[in-house]
Amino acid sequence: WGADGHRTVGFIAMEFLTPKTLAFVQNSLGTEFNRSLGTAATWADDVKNEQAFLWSKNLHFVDAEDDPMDGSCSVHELRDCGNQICILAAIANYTTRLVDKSLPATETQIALKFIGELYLLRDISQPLHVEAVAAGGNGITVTCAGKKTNLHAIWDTNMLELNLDAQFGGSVQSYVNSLVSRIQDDDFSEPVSQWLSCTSTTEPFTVVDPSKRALHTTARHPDVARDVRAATITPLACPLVWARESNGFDCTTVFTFRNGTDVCNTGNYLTSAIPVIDLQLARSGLRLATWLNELLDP
Ligand code: DCM
Ligand code: DCM
Ligand code: DCM
Ligand code: ZN
Repeated sequence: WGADGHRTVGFIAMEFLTPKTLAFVQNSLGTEFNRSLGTAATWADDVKNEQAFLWSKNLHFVDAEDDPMDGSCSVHELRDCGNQICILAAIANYTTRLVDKSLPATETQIALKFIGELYLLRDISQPLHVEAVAAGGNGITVTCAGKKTNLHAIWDTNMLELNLDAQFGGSVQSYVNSLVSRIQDDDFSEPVSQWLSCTSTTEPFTVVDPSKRALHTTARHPDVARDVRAATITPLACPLVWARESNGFDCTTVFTFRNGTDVCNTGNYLTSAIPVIDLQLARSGLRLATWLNELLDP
């Protein structure tokens, strides 16, 4: 997601933290981030192009090697994240590190920034962050509201901005208020209770066929950085559930655009995309809050 998508998820999450988690998060964010997950929302994207954090760039997505243009969507833990440099392993890694009492405070802080305050639980709800085709749609040129851009960018940013302008006076806060009310009123295409059917921060993903591991021999980058240096990360069950849910929208919605049309003008594409964006941002906010509550206020 772009900056406003991340802010939206962060502000929604703030509404669902328990008092203890809220205190922890506010204290750890401090005044630099106005003590809010909403205003801290761009840290991970801001640092990913800094030299010291270059290694984190590929942790924002998983390249699912499926075939959404032929209606076949899937995410496989080992096929798609075999080298453990992807958002699935990163969520597992930083979730574990956040509550690892043997780590120094500076590392806990970084883990909290990645897992909690920041991007991982937010980006996994963007369907094109769970898709390999054309680097998550970055290589697919589309025209949106007269602007030549790419499929990834319109899902990260442009369609949300158009909706903010058309429906919410350009205000992220109004949009957040609307989504929070809709969560409270259970006013989405899928019941809110089902969004939280997977919440365990420790339940591992289990390998059905261990021999499949042999397919994944990608060498680790030699300096794959401190945080992913562990021999293996134990993948978690829930991130894969969320990833499959996002990836499903690649088949039902994302890749249904018609070539040569303006996908954001009057046609059905934008109209079918907006409810998906609303649902995914709302779900992501509630899940982020729930995950942090489980970790910080068990
Ligand atoms: N991205 C993705 N999948 C890829 C490559 C990139 O989801 N295989 C995302 C990361 C950024 C956006 O696309 O949100 C633009 O990436 P970059 O800045 O690397 O061009
Ligand atoms: N590699 C990896 N994870 C990364 C970057 C690279 O597993 N984040 C792998 C891909 C290659 C090897 O490391 O097999 C060397 O990569 P490079 O050509 O980027 O040095
Ligand atoms: N990368 C990584 N971990 C590293 C080194 C690189 O995740 N230790 C990522 C950052 C880049 C990609 O792999 O997006 C290519 O890396 P490089 O610039 O080293 O070829
Ligand atoms: Zn993106």
